[in-house]
Amino acid sequence: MDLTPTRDDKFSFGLWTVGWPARDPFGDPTRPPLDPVETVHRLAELGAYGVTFHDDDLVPFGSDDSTREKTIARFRQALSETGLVVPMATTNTFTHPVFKDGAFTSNDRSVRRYAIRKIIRNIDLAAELGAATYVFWGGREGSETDAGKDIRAALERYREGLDLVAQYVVDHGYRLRFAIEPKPNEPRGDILLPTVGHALAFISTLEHADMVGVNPETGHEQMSNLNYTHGIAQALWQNKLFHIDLNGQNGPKFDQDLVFGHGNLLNAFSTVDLLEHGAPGGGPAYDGPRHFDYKPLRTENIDGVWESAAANMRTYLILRQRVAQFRADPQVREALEAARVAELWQPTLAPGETYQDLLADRSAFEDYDVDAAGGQGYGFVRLNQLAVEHLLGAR
Ligand SMILES: [Mn+2]
Repeated sequence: MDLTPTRDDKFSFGLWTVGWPARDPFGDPTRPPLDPVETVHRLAELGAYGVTFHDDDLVPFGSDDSTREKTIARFRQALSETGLVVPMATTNTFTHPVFKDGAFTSNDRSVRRYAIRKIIRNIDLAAELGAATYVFWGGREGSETDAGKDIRAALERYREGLDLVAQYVVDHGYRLRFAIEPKPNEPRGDILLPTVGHALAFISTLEHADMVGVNPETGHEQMSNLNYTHGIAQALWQNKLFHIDLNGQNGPKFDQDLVFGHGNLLNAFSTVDLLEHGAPGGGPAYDGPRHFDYKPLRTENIDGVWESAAANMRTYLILRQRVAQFRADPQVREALEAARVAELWQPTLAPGETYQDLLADRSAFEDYDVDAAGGQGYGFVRLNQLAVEHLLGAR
Protein backbone atom coordinates (compact mmCIF):
# COMPACT_ATOMS: atom_id res chain seq x y z
CA MET A 1 0.00 0.00 0.00
CA ASP A 2 1.24 3.46 -0.89
CA LEU A 3 2.21 5.69 2.02
CA THR A 4 2.28 8.91 -0.01
CA PRO A 5 -0.44 11.30 1.20
CA THR A 6 -2.96 12.49 -1.36
CA ARG A 7 -5.70 15.11 -1.28
CA ASP A 8 -8.25 12.31 -0.85
CA ASP A 9 -6.74 11.51 2.56
CA LYS A 10 -7.97 14.93 3.76
CA PHE A 11 -4.94 15.80 5.88
CA SER A 12 -4.93 19.34 7.22
CA PHE A 13 -2.67 21.41 9.48
CA GLY A 14 -3.02 24.64 11.40
CA LEU A 15 -0.75 27.54 10.46
CA TRP A 16 0.15 27.65 14.17
CA THR A 17 1.46 24.06 14.17
CA VAL A 18 4.39 24.12 11.75
CA GLY A 19 4.55 27.89 12.32
CA TRP A 20 5.21 27.57 16.05
CA PRO A 21 8.53 29.36 16.64
CA ALA A 22 9.04 27.17 19.73
CA ARG A 23 8.84 29.73 22.50
CA ASP A 24 7.94 27.96 25.73
CA PRO A 25 7.49 29.22 29.31
CA PHE A 26 11.20 28.64 29.96
CA GLY A 27 12.85 29.56 26.70
CA ASP A 28 13.04 31.87 23.73
CA PRO A 29 11.98 30.89 20.22
CA THR A 30 14.37 28.46 18.52
CA ARG A 31 13.03 29.06 15.01
CA PRO A 32 12.19 32.12 12.93
CA PRO A 33 8.55 32.92 12.11
CA LEU A 34 7.12 31.19 9.00
CA ASP A 35 5.32 33.08 6.27
CA PRO A 36 1.79 31.59 5.94
CA VAL A 37 2.23 31.68 2.16
CA GLU A 38 5.31 29.46 2.41
CA THR A 39 3.43 27.14 4.78
CA VAL A 40 0.62 26.73 2.24
CA HIS A 41 3.10 25.80 -0.49
CA ARG A 42 5.07 23.38 1.69
CA LEU A 43 1.96 21.65 3.03
CA ALA A 44 0.64 21.22 -0.50
CA GLU A 45 3.97 19.70 -1.62
CA LEU A 46 3.84 17.28 1.31
CA GLY A 47 0.38 16.08 0.28
CA ALA A 48 -1.95 17.89 2.66
CA TYR A 49 -5.32 19.05 1.32
CA GLY A 50 -6.13 21.75 3.86
CA VAL A 51 -4.80 24.52 6.03
CA THR A 52 -6.51 26.05 9.06
CA PHE A 53 -5.80 29.18 11.09
CA HIS A 54 -6.59 31.43 14.00
CA ASP A 55 -7.26 35.00 12.83
CA ASP A 56 -3.96 36.19 14.33
CA ASP A 57 -1.92 33.38 12.70
CA LEU A 58 -2.76 34.89 9.33
CA VAL A 59 -3.08 38.59 10.13
CA PRO A 60 -0.93 39.71 13.06
CA PHE A 61 -2.93 41.17 15.95
CA GLY A 62 -3.37 44.92 15.63
CA SER A 63 -2.72 45.11 11.86
CA ASP A 64 -4.50 47.98 10.11
CA ASP A 65 -7.22 47.30 7.54
CA SER A 66 -5.04 47.72 4.49
CA THR A 67 -2.38 45.34 5.83
CA ARG A 68 -5.15 42.90 6.66
CA GLU A 69 -6.58 43.04 3.14
CA LYS A 70 -3.15 42.60 1.53
CA THR A 71 -2.28 39.68 3.79
CA ILE A 72 -5.56 37.93 3.05
CA ALA A 73 -5.10 38.51 -0.70
CA ARG A 74 -1.62 36.90 -0.64
CA PHE A 75 -3.02 33.94 1.29
CA ARG A 76 -5.91 33.51 -1.16
CA GLN A 77 -3.42 33.61 -4.01
CA ALA A 78 -1.38 30.81 -2.38
CA LEU A 79 -4.55 28.77 -1.91
CA SER A 80 -5.50 29.13 -5.56
CA GLU A 81 -1.95 28.31 -6.73
CA THR A 82 -1.82 25.12 -4.66
CA GLY A 83 -5.46 24.02 -4.56
CA LEU A 84 -5.30 23.82 -0.76
CA VAL A 85 -8.65 24.41 0.98
CA VAL A 86 -9.54 25.97 4.33
CA PRO A 87 -11.78 23.37 6.01
CA MET A 88 -11.74 25.07 9.41
CA ALA A 89 -10.86 28.35 11.09
CA THR A 90 -10.84 29.59 14.67
CA THR A 91 -10.20 32.69 16.77
CA ASN A 92 -7.26 33.56 18.96
CA THR A 93 -8.94 34.65 22.18
CA PHE A 94 -6.02 33.74 24.39
CA THR A 95 -2.70 35.41 23.44
CA HIS A 96 -3.28 39.13 24.00
CA PRO A 97 -3.33 40.23 27.67
CA VAL A 98 -6.90 41.53 27.17
CA PHE A 99 -7.99 37.86 27.28
CA LYS A 100 -6.09 36.94 30.44
CA ASP A 101 -9.36 36.28 32.29
CA GLY A 102 -11.13 34.77 29.28
CA ALA A 103 -13.13 35.95 26.27
CA PHE A 104 -16.78 34.81 26.40
CA THR A 105 -16.39 34.43 30.18
CA SER A 106 -14.16 37.29 31.33
CA ASN A 107 -15.48 38.92 34.48
CA ASP A 108 -15.04 42.22 32.57
CA ARG A 109 -18.13 42.71 30.38
CA SER A 110 -16.27 45.00 27.95
CA VAL A 111 -13.75 42.22 27.24
CA ARG A 112 -16.64 39.88 26.45
CA ARG A 113 -18.10 42.38 23.98
CA TYR A 114 -14.69 42.89 22.35
CA ALA A 115 -14.16 39.11 22.07
CA ILE A 116 -17.48 38.59 20.29
CA ARG A 117 -16.58 41.32 17.78
CA LYS A 118 -13.19 39.69 17.14
CA ILE A 119 -14.80 36.28 16.66
CA ILE A 120 -17.45 37.58 14.27
CA ARG A 121 -14.84 39.39 12.18
CA ASN A 122 -12.97 36.13 11.61
CA ILE A 123 -16.18 34.16 11.04
CA ASP A 124 -16.86 36.43 8.05
CA LEU A 125 -13.40 35.57 6.70
CA ALA A 126 -13.86 31.85 7.41
CA ALA A 127 -17.13 31.88 5.47
CA GLU A 128 -15.53 33.78 2.58
CA LEU A 129 -12.76 31.18 2.39
CA GLY A 130 -15.31 28.35 2.34
CA ALA A 131 -14.63 26.84 5.76
CA ALA A 132 -17.19 24.26 6.93
CA THR A 133 -16.24 24.28 10.60
CA TYR A 134 -15.49 27.02 13.11
CA VAL A 135 -13.65 25.84 16.22
CA PHE A 136 -13.94 27.31 19.70
CA TRP A 137 -11.06 26.47 22.01
CA GLY A 138 -11.61 28.45 25.18
CA GLY A 139 -8.10 28.23 26.53
CA ARG A 140 -8.52 31.24 28.81
CA GLU A 141 -12.11 30.46 29.81
CA GLY A 142 -11.47 29.26 33.34
CA SER A 143 -9.72 30.18 36.56
CA GLU A 144 -6.94 29.46 38.98
CA THR A 145 -9.02 30.46 42.02
CA ASP A 146 -12.45 29.19 43.01
CA ALA A 147 -13.42 32.48 44.67
CA GLY A 148 -12.63 34.61 41.63
CA LYS A 149 -14.93 32.96 39.12
CA ASP A 150 -18.62 32.18 39.46
CA ILE A 151 -18.76 29.07 37.28
CA ARG A 152 -22.54 29.15 36.83
CA ALA A 153 -22.34 32.75 35.63
CA ALA A 154 -19.40 31.87 33.38
CA LEU A 155 -21.35 29.04 31.76
CA GLU A 156 -24.31 31.38 31.33
CA ARG A 157 -22.08 33.88 29.50
CA TYR A 158 -20.42 31.10 27.46
CA ARG A 159 -23.89 30.05 26.33
CA GLU A 160 -24.93 33.64 25.62
CA GLY A 161 -21.82 34.20 23.50
CA LEU A 162 -22.16 31.02 21.46
CA ASP A 163 -25.90 31.55 20.95
CA LEU A 164 -25.25 35.06 19.73
CA VAL A 165 -22.49 34.06 17.29
CA ALA A 166 -24.59 31.11 16.06
CA GLN A 167 -27.47 33.47 15.39
CA TYR A 168 -25.12 35.68 13.38
CA VAL A 169 -24.10 32.66 11.25
CA VAL A 170 -27.73 31.65 10.70
CA ASP A 171 -28.80 35.19 9.79
CA HIS A 172 -25.97 35.49 7.26
CA GLY A 173 -26.72 32.14 5.65
CA TYR A 174 -23.20 30.84 6.29
CA ARG A 175 -22.79 27.08 5.98
CA LEU A 176 -20.59 26.90 9.07
CA ARG A 177 -20.90 24.50 11.97
CA PHE A 178 -19.29 25.12 15.34
CA ALA A 179 -17.01 22.66 17.11
CA ILE A 180 -16.06 23.14 20.76
CA GLU A 181 -12.59 21.88 21.66
CA PRO A 182 -12.34 20.66 25.25
CA LYS A 183 -9.18 20.85 27.34
CA PRO A 184 -8.83 20.33 31.09
CA ASN A 185 -6.11 22.88 31.94
CA GLU A 186 -3.20 24.87 30.47
CA PRO A 187 -3.04 27.77 30.15
CA ARG A 188 -5.71 28.27 32.86
CA GLY A 189 -5.45 26.24 36.04
CA ASP A 190 -8.91 24.85 35.30
CA ILE A 191 -10.58 25.38 31.95
CA LEU A 192 -14.36 25.34 31.46
CA LEU A 193 -15.73 22.46 29.36
CA PRO A 194 -12.69 20.34 30.28
CA THR A 195 -13.64 17.10 28.50
CA VAL A 196 -15.73 15.84 25.56
CA GLY A 197 -18.43 14.85 28.03
CA HIS A 198 -18.65 18.30 29.61
CA ALA A 199 -18.83 19.89 26.16
CA LEU A 200 -21.58 17.55 24.93
CA ALA A 201 -23.67 18.26 28.02
CA PHE A 202 -23.17 22.01 27.59
CA ILE A 203 -24.07 21.90 23.88
CA SER A 204 -27.46 20.39 24.71
CA THR A 205 -28.36 23.69 26.45
CA LEU A 206 -27.64 25.88 23.40
CA GLU A 207 -30.28 27.57 21.29
CA HIS A 208 -28.70 26.26 18.07
CA ALA A 209 -27.52 22.96 19.52
CA ASP A 210 -27.97 21.28 16.13
CA MET A 211 -25.13 23.31 14.61
CA VAL A 212 -22.69 22.81 17.47
CA GLY A 213 -20.51 19.73 17.93
CA VAL A 214 -17.06 18.94 19.29
CA ASN A 215 -13.46 19.00 18.09
CA PRO A 216 -11.77 16.52 20.43
CA GLU A 217 -7.97 16.63 20.58
CA THR A 218 -6.03 13.44 21.33
CA GLY A 219 -3.72 14.99 23.91
CA HIS A 220 -6.37 17.07 25.62
CA GLU A 221 -8.44 14.00 26.55
CA GLN A 222 -5.34 12.05 27.53
CA MET A 223 -4.22 14.94 29.80
CA SER A 224 -7.41 14.15 31.74
CA ASN A 225 -6.35 10.49 31.85
CA LEU A 226 -9.26 9.66 29.55
CA ASN A 227 -9.43 7.33 26.56
CA TYR A 228 -9.49 9.47 23.38
CA THR A 229 -11.05 6.72 21.29
CA HIS A 230 -13.91 6.44 23.81
CA GLY A 231 -14.39 10.21 23.65
CA ILE A 232 -14.68 10.39 19.88
CA ALA A 233 -16.87 7.27 19.89
CA GLN A 234 -19.38 9.00 22.15
CA ALA A 235 -19.23 12.12 19.97
CA LEU A 236 -19.90 9.96 16.89
CA TRP A 237 -22.75 8.19 18.64
CA GLN A 238 -24.34 11.58 19.34
CA ASN A 239 -23.63 12.80 15.77
CA LYS A 240 -21.39 15.49 17.23
CA LEU A 241 -17.97 14.66 15.84
CA PHE A 242 -17.72 17.73 13.62
CA HIS A 243 -13.89 17.86 13.50
CA ILE A 244 -10.86 16.16 15.09
CA ASP A 245 -7.45 17.30 16.27
CA LEU A 246 -4.94 14.46 16.11
CA ASN A 247 -1.63 14.52 17.96
CA GLY A 248 0.41 12.58 20.51
CA GLN A 249 0.52 12.69 24.31
CA ASN A 250 2.06 10.51 27.02
CA GLY A 251 -0.56 10.52 29.76
CA PRO A 252 -1.49 13.25 32.25
CA LYS A 253 1.20 15.92 32.11
CA PHE A 254 1.68 19.23 30.29
CA ASP A 255 0.19 19.46 26.79
CA GLN A 256 2.87 17.76 24.72
CA ASP A 257 1.36 18.23 21.23
CA LEU A 258 3.56 15.43 19.87
CA VAL A 259 3.34 14.01 16.36
CA PHE A 260 0.31 11.72 15.97
CA GLY A 261 1.30 8.26 17.24
CA HIS A 262 4.35 9.53 19.13
CA GLY A 263 2.44 9.22 22.41
CA ASN A 264 -0.05 6.47 23.20
CA LEU A 265 0.43 4.45 20.01
CA LEU A 266 -2.01 1.65 20.81
CA ASN A 267 -4.74 4.23 21.39
CA ALA A 268 -3.79 5.87 18.07
CA PHE A 269 -4.35 2.46 16.45
CA SER A 270 -7.87 2.24 17.91
CA THR A 271 -8.56 5.87 16.94
CA VAL A 272 -7.72 5.17 13.29
CA ASP A 273 -9.63 1.88 13.45
CA LEU A 274 -12.72 3.73 14.69
CA LEU A 275 -12.44 6.56 12.15
CA GLU A 276 -11.80 4.21 9.21
CA HIS A 277 -13.90 1.16 10.15
CA GLY A 278 -16.38 2.33 12.77
CA ALA A 279 -19.48 2.68 10.60
CA PRO A 280 -22.06 -0.12 10.50
CA GLY A 281 -20.77 -2.49 7.83
CA GLY A 282 -17.16 -1.57 8.51
CA GLY A 283 -16.76 1.65 6.49
CA PRO A 284 -15.40 4.99 7.72
CA ALA A 285 -17.30 6.44 10.67
CA TYR A 286 -15.97 9.94 10.01
CA ASP A 287 -15.35 11.61 6.66
CA GLY A 288 -14.10 15.04 7.77
CA PRO A 289 -10.55 16.39 7.76
CA ARG A 290 -7.81 14.45 9.51
CA HIS A 291 -6.48 17.59 11.17
CA PHE A 292 -3.15 17.58 12.98
CA ASP A 293 -2.82 19.98 15.90
CA TYR A 294 0.71 19.30 17.04
CA LYS A 295 3.89 21.24 17.63
CA PRO A 296 7.24 20.36 16.06
CA LEU A 297 9.63 19.75 18.97
CA ARG A 298 11.57 22.80 20.13
CA THR A 299 14.76 20.89 19.34
CA GLU A 300 14.04 20.86 15.60
CA ASN A 301 15.22 23.26 12.95
CA ILE A 302 13.10 24.12 9.91
CA ASP A 303 13.97 20.84 8.15
CA GLY A 304 12.76 19.04 11.24
CA VAL A 305 9.52 21.02 11.10
CA TRP A 306 8.63 19.70 7.64
CA GLU A 307 9.92 16.26 8.61
CA SER A 308 7.50 16.25 11.56
CA ALA A 309 4.58 17.45 9.44
CA ALA A 310 5.18 14.57 7.04
CA ALA A 311 5.53 12.19 10.01
CA ASN A 312 1.95 12.90 11.15
CA MET A 313 0.55 11.92 7.77
CA ARG A 314 2.83 8.93 7.29
CA THR A 315 1.97 7.57 10.74
CA TYR A 316 -1.73 7.95 10.01
CA LEU A 317 -1.36 6.12 6.69
CA ILE A 318 0.66 3.30 8.26
CA LEU A 319 -1.95 2.92 10.98
CA ARG A 320 -4.70 2.95 8.36
CA GLN A 321 -2.90 0.14 6.57
CA ARG A 322 -2.43 -1.81 9.82
CA VAL A 323 -6.06 -1.47 10.91
CA ALA A 324 -7.23 -2.60 7.45
CA GLN A 325 -5.06 -5.72 7.79
CA PHE A 326 -6.36 -6.23 11.35
CA ARG A 327 -9.97 -6.05 10.13
CA ALA A 328 -9.27 -8.43 7.20
CA ASP A 329 -7.41 -11.06 9.23
CA PRO A 330 -9.55 -14.25 9.55
CA GLN A 331 -8.09 -14.90 13.01
CA VAL A 332 -9.17 -11.44 14.12
CA ARG A 333 -12.66 -12.06 12.76
CA GLU A 334 -12.79 -15.31 14.66
CA ALA A 335 -11.49 -13.61 17.84
CA LEU A 336 -14.07 -10.82 17.48
CA GLU A 337 -16.75 -13.46 17.14
CA ALA A 338 -15.47 -15.34 20.20
CA ALA A 339 -15.37 -12.08 22.19
CA ARG A 340 -18.98 -11.43 21.05
CA VAL A 341 -18.15 -7.84 20.17
CA ALA A 342 -20.98 -7.55 17.63
CA GLU A 343 -23.50 -9.02 20.07
CA LEU A 344 -23.47 -5.69 21.92
CA TRP A 345 -25.35 -4.13 18.99
CA GLN A 346 -28.19 -6.58 19.63
CA PRO A 347 -30.94 -4.92 21.72
CA THR A 348 -31.35 -6.39 25.19
CA LEU A 349 -35.07 -6.89 24.68
CA ALA A 350 -36.40 -8.75 21.61
CA PRO A 351 -38.54 -6.78 19.11
CA GLY A 352 -41.91 -6.10 20.76
CA GLU A 353 -40.78 -7.47 24.08
CA THR A 354 -41.70 -5.42 27.15
CA TYR A 355 -40.32 -5.26 30.66
CA GLN A 356 -43.35 -7.33 31.72
CA ASP A 357 -42.14 -10.06 29.35
CA LEU A 358 -38.66 -9.76 30.82
CA LEU A 359 -40.07 -10.03 34.34
CA ALA A 360 -42.01 -13.14 33.29
CA ASP A 361 -38.97 -14.75 31.65
CA ARG A 362 -37.69 -17.22 34.24
CA SER A 363 -34.65 -18.02 32.07
CA ALA A 364 -33.51 -14.40 32.46
CA PHE A 365 -33.38 -14.55 36.25
CA GLU A 366 -34.86 -17.34 38.36
CA ASP A 367 -33.38 -20.15 36.25
CA TYR A 368 -30.37 -18.15 35.00
CA ASP A 369 -27.05 -19.84 35.67
CA VAL A 370 -25.09 -16.91 37.08
CA ASP A 371 -22.12 -19.14 37.90
CA ALA A 372 -21.83 -20.34 34.32
CA ALA A 373 -22.08 -16.76 33.01
CA GLY A 374 -19.64 -15.55 35.66
CA GLY A 375 -17.21 -18.28 34.76
CA GLN A 376 -16.97 -17.60 31.04
CA GLY A 377 -13.95 -15.94 29.45
CA TYR A 378 -14.42 -13.07 27.04
CA GLY A 379 -11.16 -13.47 25.13
CA PHE A 380 -10.34 -9.77 25.08
CA VAL A 381 -6.62 -10.30 25.72
CA ARG A 382 -6.28 -12.57 22.69
CA LEU A 383 -8.07 -9.99 20.56
CA ASN A 384 -5.91 -7.17 21.89
CA GLN A 385 -2.74 -9.18 21.29
CA LEU A 386 -3.82 -9.59 17.66
CA ALA A 387 -4.18 -5.80 17.49
CA VAL A 388 -0.72 -5.33 19.00
CA GLU A 389 0.79 -7.79 16.54
CA HIS A 390 -0.79 -6.06 13.58
CA LEU A 391 0.38 -2.72 14.95
CA LEU A 392 3.92 -4.07 15.26
CA GLY A 393 3.82 -5.53 11.76
CA ALA A 394 4.27 -9.01 13.22
CA ARG A 395 1.34 -10.45 11.28
MN1 LIG B 1 -6.30 21.67 19.18
